[in-house]
Amino acid sequence: MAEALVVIDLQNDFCPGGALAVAGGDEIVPLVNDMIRRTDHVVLTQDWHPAGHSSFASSHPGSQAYSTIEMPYGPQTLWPDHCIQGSLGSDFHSGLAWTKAELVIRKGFRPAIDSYSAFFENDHATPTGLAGYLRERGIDTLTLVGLATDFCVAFSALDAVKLGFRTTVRLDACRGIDLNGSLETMLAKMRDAGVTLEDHTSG
Ligand code: VGL
Ligand code: ZN
Repeated sequence: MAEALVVIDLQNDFCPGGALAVAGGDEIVPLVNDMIRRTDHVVLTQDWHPAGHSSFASSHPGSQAYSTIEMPYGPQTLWPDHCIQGSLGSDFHSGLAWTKAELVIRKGFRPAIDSYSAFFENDHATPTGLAGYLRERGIDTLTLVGLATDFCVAFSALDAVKLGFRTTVRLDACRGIDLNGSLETMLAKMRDAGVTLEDHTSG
């Protein structure tokens, strides 16, 4: 069986200067590029929202960004407008060595539902197709890197183990948002679920 590197949402809007900037988001680019070079199969995800997406605070008059609302599929954090389809913010970081990627999986394109995970939308039921793609290609082992540790990376990793993939998150190649303790919460959830958490930072 084979292994793939899954690079989550390494896009301008999640890097410093972007609409939903993750602190140090751009720092991981050189390391991610090294990992891309050393891995046979590379998959990228791209957060890809239509304008007026339901996860944007601006779509809910009176609501603040980073607050939580109840959606038909459960609680949803509201975000600043970000990763609008075709915008500069939705582009991959210009330093990312993305050309080797064999698949780009876009998510969050349905107006009424957000999608953190690379595998399922936030209803935990609507698949993106990634699991079928990986299985058909005989890929059973995944390493996840990217942004943000406590949202799209963690949701993807939790779904990956649930789906039976051997799953490692390289924390030194991720950066988190950390909203109300979400980083500790999601690290614990991943550990408990059987995700291997590795940090190769030296010193
Ligand atoms: C993400 C919030 C909203 C992520 C995407 O990539 O972690 N976070 N959309
Ligand atoms: Zn998003």
